[in-house]
Amino acid sequence: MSASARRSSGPGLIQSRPLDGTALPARHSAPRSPKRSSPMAQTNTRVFSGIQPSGVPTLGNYLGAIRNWVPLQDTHEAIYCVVDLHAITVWQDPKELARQTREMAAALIACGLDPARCTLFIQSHVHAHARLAWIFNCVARLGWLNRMTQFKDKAGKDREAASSGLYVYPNLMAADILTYHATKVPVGDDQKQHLELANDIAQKFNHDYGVTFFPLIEPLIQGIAARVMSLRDGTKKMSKSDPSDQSRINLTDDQDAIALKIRRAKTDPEPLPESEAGLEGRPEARNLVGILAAITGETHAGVLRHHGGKGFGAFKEVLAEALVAHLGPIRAEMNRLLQDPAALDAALRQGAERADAIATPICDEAERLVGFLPRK
Ligand code: AQP
Repeated sequence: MSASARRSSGPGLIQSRPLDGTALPARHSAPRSPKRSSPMAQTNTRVFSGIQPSGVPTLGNYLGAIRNWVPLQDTHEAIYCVVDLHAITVWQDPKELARQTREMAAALIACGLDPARCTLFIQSHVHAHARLAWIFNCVARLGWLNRMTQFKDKAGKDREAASSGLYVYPNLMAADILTYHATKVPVGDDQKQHLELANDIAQKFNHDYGVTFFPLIEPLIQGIAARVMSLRDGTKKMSKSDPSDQSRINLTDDQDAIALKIRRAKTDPEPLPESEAGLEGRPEARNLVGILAAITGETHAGVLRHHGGKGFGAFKEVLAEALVAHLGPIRAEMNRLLQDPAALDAALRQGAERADAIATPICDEAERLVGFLPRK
């Protein structure tokens, strides 16, 4: 291992859980090689997360993920990226992808990520992600990928027509995190299954190569809005690629668009209940109450104490007003940042250089463990 690798992964790291073959689930069947200790098998307080530039960031992305990334900049070594490699697992128009990538970066900064306090970059600018993903394609088992619900949801009925990238998406996600030896991953509730798979991959790699190289990952699923649901269907998550724009609040929506979408949001005919138990079996009501709670920093019970008994007409007005007040400054800041794309690109390039200095030595070491000859 190079001195730079030791430097970049050393001081911030805490001790990882011992990873030995005995802890592996029965489905890991690869041969064990003699145990070698790796100097990089330490743990750390590094957090990593990413977001796809597959559309305009939504209120779901914001409440379930981005907003929770902000305070971690002050307590952890925080690494965040716009994951364009993930985005092309479904078709993206090239011009739109480039525009959306910049827009997503601007949104992250407008939401409170500070390129001086965190490492913020574009995934494709750091090649270690793709290099390690290939190794993980050869570590992960087909049976594991077959269980991934996101693939089933996104591929839909015509699975034969889905890209192979969509199928191995979780392997790239494991590489994103593990090429930084990050141990904490702030995500929305929908990503939990992928993180479990990343841990299976890390353990199998360690087991197969007889090392304790990759640490275990812990999801950080925070807040009462870990899963924000569609405004058109309270049983479906709000998603930036949902064909209906009415199903979501985009961070670029203006006051009128927010008010209209909330006014049109699906509800049931009953007034709001007085207590949380009354939300049982009312997914749309629960979702709107949850959104107001998340925006105002209250609990579901707190929101219902104020608004229980009201009809949805009155409640939706309050909700729209709160959303406009909260999201308006973010939208304004995004617009300001997008007026100077050169400055934005320069900040992202600097972020990529910092990310590369951490990721490349770890990826180099993974390749050495696998048996690849070094380039130099
Ligand atoms: N509805 C949601 N509620 C809470 N959190 C959510 N996240 C996404 N939707 C919700 C969280 O946002 C982060 C970034 O997500 P992503 O862009 O990497 O992919 P995704 O989960 O597939 O999000 P989308 O918006 O549904 O994108 P598309 O439409 O492209 O698939 C993640 O931490 C995710 O949990």
